[in-house]
Amino acid sequence: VEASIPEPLREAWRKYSAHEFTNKDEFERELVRHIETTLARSLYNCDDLAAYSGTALAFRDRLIIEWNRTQQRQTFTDQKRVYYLSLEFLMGRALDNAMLNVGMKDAAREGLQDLGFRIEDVIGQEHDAALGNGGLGRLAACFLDSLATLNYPAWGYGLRYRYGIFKQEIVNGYQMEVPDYWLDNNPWEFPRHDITVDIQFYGHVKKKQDENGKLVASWVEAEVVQAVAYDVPIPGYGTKTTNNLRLWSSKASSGEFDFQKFNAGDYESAVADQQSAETISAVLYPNDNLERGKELRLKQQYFWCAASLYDIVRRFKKTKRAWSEFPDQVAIQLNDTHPTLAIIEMQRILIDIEGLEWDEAWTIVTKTFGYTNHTVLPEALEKWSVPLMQNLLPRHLQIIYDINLYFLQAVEKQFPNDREILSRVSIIEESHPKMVRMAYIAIIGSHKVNGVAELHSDLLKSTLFKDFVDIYGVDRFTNVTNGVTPRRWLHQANPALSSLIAEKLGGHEFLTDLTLLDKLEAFVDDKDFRRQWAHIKSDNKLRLARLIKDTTGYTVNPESLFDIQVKRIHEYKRQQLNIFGVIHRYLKIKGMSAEERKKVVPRVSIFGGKAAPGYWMAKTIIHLINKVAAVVNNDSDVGDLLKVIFIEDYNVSKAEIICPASDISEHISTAGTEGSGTSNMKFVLNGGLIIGTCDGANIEITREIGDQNIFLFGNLAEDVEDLRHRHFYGDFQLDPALEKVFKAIKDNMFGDAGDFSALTASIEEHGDYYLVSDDFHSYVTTHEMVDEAFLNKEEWLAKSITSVARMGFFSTDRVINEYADSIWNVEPLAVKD
Ligand code: BZD
Repeated sequence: VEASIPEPLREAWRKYSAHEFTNKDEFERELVRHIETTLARSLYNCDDLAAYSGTALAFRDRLIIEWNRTQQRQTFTDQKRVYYLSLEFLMGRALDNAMLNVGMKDAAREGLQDLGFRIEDVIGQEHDAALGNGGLGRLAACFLDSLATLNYPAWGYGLRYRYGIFKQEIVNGYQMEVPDYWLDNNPWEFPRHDITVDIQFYGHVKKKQDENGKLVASWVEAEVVQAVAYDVPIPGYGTKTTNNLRLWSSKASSGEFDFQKFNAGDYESAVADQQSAETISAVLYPNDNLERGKELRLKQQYFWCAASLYDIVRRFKKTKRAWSEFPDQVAIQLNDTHPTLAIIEMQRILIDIEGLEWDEAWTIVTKTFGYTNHTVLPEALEKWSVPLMQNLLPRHLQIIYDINLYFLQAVEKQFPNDREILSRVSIIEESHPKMVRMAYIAIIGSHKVNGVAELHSDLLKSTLFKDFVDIYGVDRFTNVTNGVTPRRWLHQANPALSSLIAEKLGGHEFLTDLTLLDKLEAFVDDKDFRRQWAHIKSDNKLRLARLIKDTTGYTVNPESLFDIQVKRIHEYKRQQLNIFGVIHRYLKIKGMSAEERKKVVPRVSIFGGKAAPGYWMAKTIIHLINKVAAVVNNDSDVGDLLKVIFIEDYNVSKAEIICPASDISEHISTAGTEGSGTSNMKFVLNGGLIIGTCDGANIEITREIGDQNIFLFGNLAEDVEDLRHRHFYGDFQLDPALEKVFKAIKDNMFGDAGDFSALTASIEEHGDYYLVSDDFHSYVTTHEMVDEAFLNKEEWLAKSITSVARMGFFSTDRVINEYADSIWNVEPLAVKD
């Protein structure tokens, strides 16, 4: 039933309709009102946390007013919408972003000051929303910002985890994981207890006759869990559009089932059922680029896909359109294979519930979905065991088998004399147990498949998905190179640089058209401008030095070259290469005369990142970094010439302090392994130079900024297979400089060598899969070039400015427009005031 105020009474409603505050005084009034009433505090007991809550509530009111208007507008114009399905949204803090996006940060600063608060302290109270692992989750968050900023009618759908990514503590050099319970007093979500969906699991399939005598499948005697919607408003920058992120939380269904138990006096088991239902959305899986095939993970995936699709279909059905129009109204993008079950669920809804014929339904499905792949690493490709799926989702498995049957029949027709291709492309891998290959479903069920950087998309076409290119033609496969939102990663993280650029370009328009940065090149030789540029970098380094002091106790000299590698810890990202390079540098310094030491460029090597709790080798790398830090930082012989820092609990808000503070940052994955990388873009956008391999988006960054402005090293992707092959057959020589590094480790220079033997053995004895030794020489000599370049301050500044000026391509605004044009076919919605 539509609950709507009848027309003659709407006048009264409109008269009292909520209004947003528009200046400092109105903000203060709202702030005090919230503190006194919503929070029940007073001027006698208002600390920074209460000031944060009050400020957040005041801004939340603003957002929700715009959110309401945006949703009404979108419903009214009824044009095509985009739904971005992602198991991860790594949002970080919301308050600073909301202030800047609605353009009221100055008013808030002054208002807070009037009441005795510093805005930085207030902003600093917020707990990060950390519902993601790394790049994939952060990309989804940047996409939401751009979708709203560009006025696209778009919703994100995800899971409302009770625990986000764990907090990392370093104890005696080891990573410890602490739960991240983040939901208490979160002002940014709106529970929608009226928006619920019953989700089925287990049970079995019955064939029944419908009223026309047709046999239809029906999923019966399933367990039911309830999905409850929680909405998070997503404000665009400089626009009234405020989109929605809908996160589903799991709850025991309040169906008959429970009542029966209650009535039978089985209270305990009813409560246990409730807890087991709530487990579904309890915790984010902390693995990045690894799938372990756990049943609960599959439950999460289906729970979220089914709830989201039910919601999308419900919205579509209100328009009373024919089903054939569904793809003209709805585009659904799959962030990796995690939401692949949405394809199956859509087909199930259409054939089992809505009564469409198979072919008609499948045409609608494939026109609706697009699939983004983020990795070629084999251990990250999702596969689910057939018995597991049979048990949990019996009807879906049948549909998967049917899709596979029709698909293989078509392939057989197309390649009549090729038996091999059928087993290669089959959705079902004929192993023991049989496995469902999710990426293949995603390809077969989508009209477009994209990679996230040029090299990555090319590799998909030439290796992993080659057969599918032969089957469907190359047009189904495309590239959309990643980006970052310049609002968070320049304007918010680096306000001083944003102001300086605005001063030179005559306004902040570059924040919504990043290509305007190219106008900065005209100022490269301007002495005054260079001084200001250098000054801002120094200040940002000081800010990071303070964070380092506060969190590690180490004092670093901000004049040193800041060399930063922050990202998830993974062998393919090669933090081990970096720390071996640091040890090499340390040994070199130790062997120098006093005279030689005077020529050394002082350096701070900064690391940060989480290891998946079960990823032993990654944890060993963290341990080694911390042990090296303990030795190097306490060696008075070395002093400021070298410092090693591991920043605990790297997250989005720390990244906002770290990215503007680099002189150089490291993006040094084995060529061909990193999909794109996005922190490379954040660092360059903030005036840092980078050292990197020819991998992921490094290649396109080089193309844009010029190869004189980046330090590239190492083997190329095309050589990797051959090198691995040769290692495998014993053709392997440990690099001599690396051998010395290993010797130092084995001589217990950094504590018990046994702690690190797996790490050195993986290189010396087990084939050096990530080519650390092969790239070591090139890596070390390239770092010598970095030192050399850093000595020439003016040249360095010119490189920094020129690079920023040429980064216009890497905005997620460009990325979203590409998806909109080439995959979604959606238009922005014009917004009037
Ligand atoms: O996605 C990352 C890639 O490794 C990066 O190269 C790329 O830039 C970004 C964005 O496209 N992938 C991930 O972050 N992947 C995960 O976090 C992940 C999480 C769960 C399961 C599998 C992978």
